[in-house]
Amino acid sequence: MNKKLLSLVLVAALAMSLLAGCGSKEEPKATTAAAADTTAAAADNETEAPADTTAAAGDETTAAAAAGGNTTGETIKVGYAQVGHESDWRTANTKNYQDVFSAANGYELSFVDCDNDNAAQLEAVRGFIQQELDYIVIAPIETAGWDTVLQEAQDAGIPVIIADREIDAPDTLYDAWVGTNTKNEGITAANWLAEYLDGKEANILVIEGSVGASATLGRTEGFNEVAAEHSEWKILDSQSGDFTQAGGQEVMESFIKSYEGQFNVVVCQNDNEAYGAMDAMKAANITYGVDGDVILISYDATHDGLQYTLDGAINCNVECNPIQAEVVAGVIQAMATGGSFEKTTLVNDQAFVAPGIESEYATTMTQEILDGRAY
Ligand code: GYE
Repeated sequence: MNKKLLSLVLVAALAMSLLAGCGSKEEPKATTAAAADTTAAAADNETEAPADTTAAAGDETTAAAAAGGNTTGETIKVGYAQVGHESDWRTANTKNYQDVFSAANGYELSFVDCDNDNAAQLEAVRGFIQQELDYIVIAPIETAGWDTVLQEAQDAGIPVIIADREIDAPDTLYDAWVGTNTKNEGITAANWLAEYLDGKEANILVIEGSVGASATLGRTEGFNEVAAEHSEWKILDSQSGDFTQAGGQEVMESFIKSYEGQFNVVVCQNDNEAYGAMDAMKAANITYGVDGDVILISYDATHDGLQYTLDGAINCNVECNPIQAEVVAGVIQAMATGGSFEKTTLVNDQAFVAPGIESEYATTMTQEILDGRAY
């Protein structure tokens, strides 16, 4: 192996271990199983989501910064317009940004929690433009409404990175995108359900995420695409729980009033909603999970969500990796030093199922996996 090739391999390995391990040295072997990888599932499905360029890097500049460090010798000012604080996923994502874009790493981070308010988020971005920050990172609350403010950032000469969620705007209006493929997450959840039910009927209730968020739209579209192939499945209802525990509980309570005794599957589009739904079902004496009457599917695979999966209360939990700041820092470093970077970088994730379930689409949970999680 020549030197250049060897360094590329090492760099890719570093980037992958940072992404996959999220700082953990004990990432379970199973996480590398292709079948359990929602990205691998993408290969079979046409999606609009950006192609997987995770190991992206493949070049020295990106990888050097993947560790988080600013190598330019000058403090880089970064604005992050964060969605809000609606979920454990969001908390992990915020912490990740604060850790990576720290003063010690050579950054000055202007962090704005937009409290799930679209107008506040536009205002935050305009504030970053006025402050003449060096880079703007946006986790867009909704897909729509971005053209004008992105044009303003471009006119001001400030590079913009869209992170976590997707937007509905021409890609000439931003410089890079880093996030997860939520449509594939939906496809994985439904593929798992089909495998688990093996032809049995499904009467499904869906607690969706926030209205207009790409994570909601993607998970819904992916799941529905597979559901359409199953005439034995019926989606009884689908309502937004706003990605919160309170929202999940409220929607589940109203579902129980309308559909008690009629459903055997509940899909929650994030873990916090699942906690709320579990509380509502418990209060109504409805059993769920591997030993229950209702199959419970969740997304995010945050620490507590995986604990519930390990306990058998959640049957299947499709991961969405919140650890994205290293990749964003890598892109910023490449921009700052004239290095090359990928326009779109997909952060990998996978799916997990409760003990006792074997799946082609997901990894069976173990204590070891939970102990190895960094968020
Ligand atoms: O699933 C949810 C959060 O945008 C992928 O937002 C993210 C979603 C995540 O509030 O928990």
